[in-house]
Amino acid sequence: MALLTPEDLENINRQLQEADSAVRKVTGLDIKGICKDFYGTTPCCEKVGIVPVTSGNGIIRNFSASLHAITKYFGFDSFVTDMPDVSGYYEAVKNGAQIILMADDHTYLAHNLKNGKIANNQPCTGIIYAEIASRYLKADSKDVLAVGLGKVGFPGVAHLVNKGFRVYGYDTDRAILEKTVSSLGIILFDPKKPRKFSIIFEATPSANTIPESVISDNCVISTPGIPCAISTEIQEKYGVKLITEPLGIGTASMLYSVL
Ligand code: NAD
Ligand code: 2YH
Repeated sequence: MALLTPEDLENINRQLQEADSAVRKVTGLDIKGICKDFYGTTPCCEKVGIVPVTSGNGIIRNFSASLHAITKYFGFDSFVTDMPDVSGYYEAVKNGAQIILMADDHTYLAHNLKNGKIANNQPCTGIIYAEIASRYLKADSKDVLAVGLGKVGFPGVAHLVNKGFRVYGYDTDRAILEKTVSSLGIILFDPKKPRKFSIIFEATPSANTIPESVISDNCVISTPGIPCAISTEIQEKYGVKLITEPLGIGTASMLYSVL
């Protein structure tokens, strides 16, 4: 399980602003606009309680503060509890939280206590990055290359298939690749027989996962994967429109999905 680091979350407001601007250029809508359109929900007055969790590897410096900044960025009234864990949960509810955000080493959830809806970060992240990729205004076809078919990648690919995209999938884990090909009916991508794509969706914990041979000029690479799938040099060489950000886009997707 890849854990976020405090360094990933540095300057989260700037990272969010840059991601928002990239999403707008690619789709014509900002992150809020995509979430609103996709989930059909709009925040009104929901108060979000952010509960630090000490279990496992413990508190990640900047994590709760980043969630506070992200929720504010998207217009939610939010607060971080003074206490962690069960005491923090109690404090959040007592202080009027309608939505709880909390994460341990395995699960990051949003739970709306009023309507009972609950969201998990991994599928919500995969789906929203796939949705952004699917809205590329200058895409040359409905072909998408998807690299990384795990807990984030699989739901993203399933979403693209449901939207009628022709997905070419690749994962270094042969068993995962074959399972996804058979369960979702996608096309197995063979890196030894490369071709160019104008839409690429990536969700791996590895760097340099997208070979130059598949990158077309001005393509979109929508990737929640940390570290980033391509280098700055490759991005500049091909004019890649890169959608990447460590926590905020996925959190927006979770919040809008539980409204
Ligand atoms: P996972 O372990 O469930 O899946 C990752 C998949 O990538 C695995 O199937 C693995 O075999 C595959 N993979 C690894 N290296 C590869 C390579 N070089 N080429 C092709 N496939 C490769 O992990 P996950 O939970 O799906 O998370 C994926 C990434 O997304 C992680 O880096 C995680 O930290 C990140 N993530 C980011 C956000 C965000 O908001 N940006 C949210 C959740 C997860
Ligand atoms: O980063 C994580 C895990 N990778 C789960 C998220 C799923 N994408 N968890 C964050 C842990 C936060 C910590 N417990 C805290 O500071 O509260």
